[in-house]
Amino acid sequence: MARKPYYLTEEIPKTILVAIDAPYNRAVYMHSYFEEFENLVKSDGIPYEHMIIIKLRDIEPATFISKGKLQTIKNECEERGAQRVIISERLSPVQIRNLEDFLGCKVMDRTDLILDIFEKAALSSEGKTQVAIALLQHNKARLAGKGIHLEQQSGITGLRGGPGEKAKERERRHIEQQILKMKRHLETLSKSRAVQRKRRLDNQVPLVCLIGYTNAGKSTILNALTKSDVLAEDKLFATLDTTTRALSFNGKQKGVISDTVGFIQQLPHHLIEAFKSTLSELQFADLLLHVIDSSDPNWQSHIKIVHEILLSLGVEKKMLYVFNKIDKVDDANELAVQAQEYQPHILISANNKEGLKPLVEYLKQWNPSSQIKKTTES
Ligand SMILES: Nc1nc2c(ncn2[C@@H]2O[C@H](COP(=O)(O)OP(=O)(O)OP(=O)(O)O)[C@@H](O)[C@H]2O)c(=O)[nH]1
Ligand SMILES: [Mg+2]
Repeated sequence: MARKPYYLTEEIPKTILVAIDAPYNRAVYMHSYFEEFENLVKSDGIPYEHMIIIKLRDIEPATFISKGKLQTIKNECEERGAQRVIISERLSPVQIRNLEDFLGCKVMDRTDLILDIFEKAALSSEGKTQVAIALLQHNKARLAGKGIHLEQQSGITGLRGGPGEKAKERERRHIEQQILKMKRHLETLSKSRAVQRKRRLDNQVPLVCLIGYTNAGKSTILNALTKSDVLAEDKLFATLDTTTRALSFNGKQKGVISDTVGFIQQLPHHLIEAFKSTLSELQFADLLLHVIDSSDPNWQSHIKIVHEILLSLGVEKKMLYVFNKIDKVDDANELAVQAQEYQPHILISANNKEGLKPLVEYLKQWNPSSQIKKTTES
């Protein structure tokens, strides 16, 4: 069952954000984590009334949030007439259902939010198909939490194997068939990429891949290095589609360079799974440029998150740490010291020609066959 994007519904529901400082969160600077959450909501184009910040000592299995804090959220919703709550964390289908019942309004979690952004940002046929697969997988998982509603629809409650269960089973099978269809389509699409890759490998054209946390400046770097105009904006997940361009210096081609989808903490599993076919291209890279927004106070935890995602994809490659946006860093000396831990690295500012120089020089001198320290450890 296809989800209806919010912008196709007649009215945008009044929305309240709930930003949670959860015990598992490794961000050192929570204000920056909350800002990232607000940016996700803005990137999804959702206007909101208010943001509540709560700190949790434990996760409540049934509702994620403890009773007392839930009551505070409920009061806020009632006072502001909110019809929707967006939670900064990843919740289980049952937790979402329980929260909706308690709060009496629609609940969207981190996964819903990120999937929504991806759904709008996908442009290519491959990107769209990958997002569609992730959405279908997500809907399938959500069916578990929807049990009661389907039972109610059929007028019978609590009977195992009753009409509600059958409706759920029918829906599940329908979703599985659609997933299978989409996956076949994706296979056809990735074949053309395999042909291009073979041609590149046959001709021994080196591949450089830009990777990193979302909004780090990957597309800005690709544009500056190749004089392209890939969409680069202050928005999370501006890029979903892989763009590959020739990388040339002084009229001589050095190789090709690819832009990839950005990463984020708690990226929905279904998305990583669905994007595996595009991300598998990283396996064939000769060099990864790991782009870091050094002006974000949480840049160290962002590096860890990128390492973890690469590990989960089985990607272990030569990597250059590219500390970007140094023009926005308050204490450049401190950054230079902290960056020593990440080798090899360079410090750049991609938004001006002078600032980009260290990267240009590095790539000019780069010898694809030489060894650079392999690093994906945290
Ligand atoms: N101040 C400053 N801003 C920069 C620099 N590099 C990029 N930006 C800005 O950072 C924002 C994000 O840049 P993008 O290039 O879109 O980032 P990205 O890594 O491709 O992001 P996603 O595609 O969303 O993962 C844009 O508004 C850029 O103009 C820099 O060196 N300094
Ligand atoms: Mg981008």
